[in-house]
Amino acid sequence: MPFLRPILFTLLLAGLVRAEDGYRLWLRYDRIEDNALRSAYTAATATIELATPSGQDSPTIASARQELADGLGGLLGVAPQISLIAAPAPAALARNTEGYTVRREGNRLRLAAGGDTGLLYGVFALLRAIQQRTPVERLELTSAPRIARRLLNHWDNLNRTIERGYAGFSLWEWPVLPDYVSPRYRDYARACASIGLNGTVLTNVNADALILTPDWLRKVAAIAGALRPYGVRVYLTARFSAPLEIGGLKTADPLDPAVVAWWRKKIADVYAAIPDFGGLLVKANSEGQPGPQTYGRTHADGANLLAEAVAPHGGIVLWRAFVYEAHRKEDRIKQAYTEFKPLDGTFRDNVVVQIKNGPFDFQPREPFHPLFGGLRETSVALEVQITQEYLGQGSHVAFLAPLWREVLSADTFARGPGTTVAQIIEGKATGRRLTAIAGVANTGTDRNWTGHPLAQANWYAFGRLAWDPTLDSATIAREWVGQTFGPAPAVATTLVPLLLESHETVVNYTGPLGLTGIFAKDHHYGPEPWLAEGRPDWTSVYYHRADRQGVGFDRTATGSDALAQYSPEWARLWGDPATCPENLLLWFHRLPWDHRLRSGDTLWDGICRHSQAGVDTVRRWQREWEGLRGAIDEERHAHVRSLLVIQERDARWWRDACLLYFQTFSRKPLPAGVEPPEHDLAYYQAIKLRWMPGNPAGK
Ligand code: GCW
Repeated sequence: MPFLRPILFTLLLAGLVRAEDGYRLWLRYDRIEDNALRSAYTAATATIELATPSGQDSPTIASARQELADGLGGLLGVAPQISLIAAPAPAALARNTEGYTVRREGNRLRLAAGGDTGLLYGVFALLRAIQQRTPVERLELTSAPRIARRLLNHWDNLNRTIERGYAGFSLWEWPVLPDYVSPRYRDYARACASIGLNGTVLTNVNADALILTPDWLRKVAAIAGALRPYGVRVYLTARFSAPLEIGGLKTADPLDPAVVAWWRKKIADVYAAIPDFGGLLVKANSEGQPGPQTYGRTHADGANLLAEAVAPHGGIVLWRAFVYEAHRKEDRIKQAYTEFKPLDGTFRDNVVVQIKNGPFDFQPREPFHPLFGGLRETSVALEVQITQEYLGQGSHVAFLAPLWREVLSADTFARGPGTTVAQIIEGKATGRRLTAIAGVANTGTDRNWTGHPLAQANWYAFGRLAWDPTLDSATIAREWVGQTFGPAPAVATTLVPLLLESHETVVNYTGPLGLTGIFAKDHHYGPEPWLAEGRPDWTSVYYHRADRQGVGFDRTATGSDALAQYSPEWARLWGDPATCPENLLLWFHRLPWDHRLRSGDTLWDGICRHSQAGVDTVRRWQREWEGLRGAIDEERHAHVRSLLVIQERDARWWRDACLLYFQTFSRKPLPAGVEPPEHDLAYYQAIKLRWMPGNPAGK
């Protein structure tokens, strides 16, 4: 019956490539089909020794054992013999208790660490290696994290909406806590631990003081209890005006003795509820948030007040440098440096100043933040945004490892050539012991955690780079693809290059050649380069400054002189349009429309061609993704296919809206090869999206 054959074949395929809803993330432990390989791994992992200096069992060791049993059980279909022994920490780890070694010793496999969490990380590293089909003889692993505090920052509100969240509601089920502790917290902690994340700030930086009241602290304690066995510590955001709002005081002045006493008591209560509480994250005097300046005090006064309160308990304060004010005339992107540079050296040792990757706000492209080179006597942390506020939110593919690597590998020249941002935040260049990195989370209640199935890669990449900021993007992409979609080479061959070019592709249609800040008001989804109403530093025209003569923001000495906040090496390179990398051209320079680019194109033609290239690349991805049909389970394949339809449409929307708008100034035709827009400018200007996610206050 030949007509049955295709049906049988389809059934067979369906059996091999089973349905997936993405819940398991990269922690999929499906059976290894290759018999020879499976037997080799089975032999190598039949007897496993877990070695720590104490050799004592603990909840974290229990997590490690459980993961090993589940992982090897799934991948190999066997239950390994696991024993726990006492052995000194391996010398190779240089006393880093979060590091691990995996060694084959005779017919045993020994995982050793200087602490329980290190051991757990070793288990995940072993499973990762097997998931990627690493040859058995190469199951010898040694690694230790280079940054001490590797944190997610959740911008989650107490009503469970998420500021800039595109994957559903907050994971934290506040109304039913602490009585009901969702099993999902454990899965979240497993995912974090698998990539080495060891802390999480549960609440939005636009903070609600209520979280520090006793009833809410009990809820926080319940979450902390679920995360603890995976080495993930809980942090909270502190609203600077909390003494007024929940304390009944008349002031929150950081130098007022009653305020000092109030915070001491409050923090003692926090530690009574959560003994291993990590610390506080604070957004102060920025975008309407309260802060020490309200009382004529400095950011250092504010940070030190809280730092002294948490210090006796071993806590830290992460004080954000994302500050700017509407009334200031100074170029917005200069304000953080202006504010913080004079305070260098005045922060307590347990304060870390948390700095966004760029001086503006998580734009698809910005230069690195000048404060990384500017603060020499202060611990500084890097903050990146995993959630894609300005990068297509829940519907565009934008793999962010290349963007983060751009800033991590940037040379600040702060202590001579080679003083990269990575070396500064690792404390290597500064000798500072308190080191931290933070990523604004992209998780939510969506079944697959991140909304877009490929956005899981960004959570993964953040963890891996927090562990080792020198890892290259391609390695991370390969790891993630292998674990998330299985070992089929065709998948990696298509998907790894796609991921690697995705960030630049989004840059092409949202802000080529250094254009920034031309996003729709409030929700930031889609283009609105004509936005001119309201607070000037929240308009698009403030940033692109287009007119008949040209476009771009002059940040050289003839303009805002933001360049002066960087080392002379950068000021020289960026200061001349002839040497400035073209991807930052309009960030630093205001240039005529017929300025010649290195390609020979005029600036106008260059902008047009980049926008078109963005559209073309997304179309190519659509074809490439079609080619993976059958190699990827139908559920995730269909989901991504639909999202690529949106991304292609949005890329055209960006191209057409922006080119039509800028054309009113350039008055030049579209160059050959750039498709004419479908509609007129008025059509695009009339688009008003409502009730967008991630914008809880908006309508
Ligand atoms: O990226 C911007 C966002 C705000 C956010 C702010 C910040 C939490 O648009 O929603 O507020 O930055 O980082 O504080």
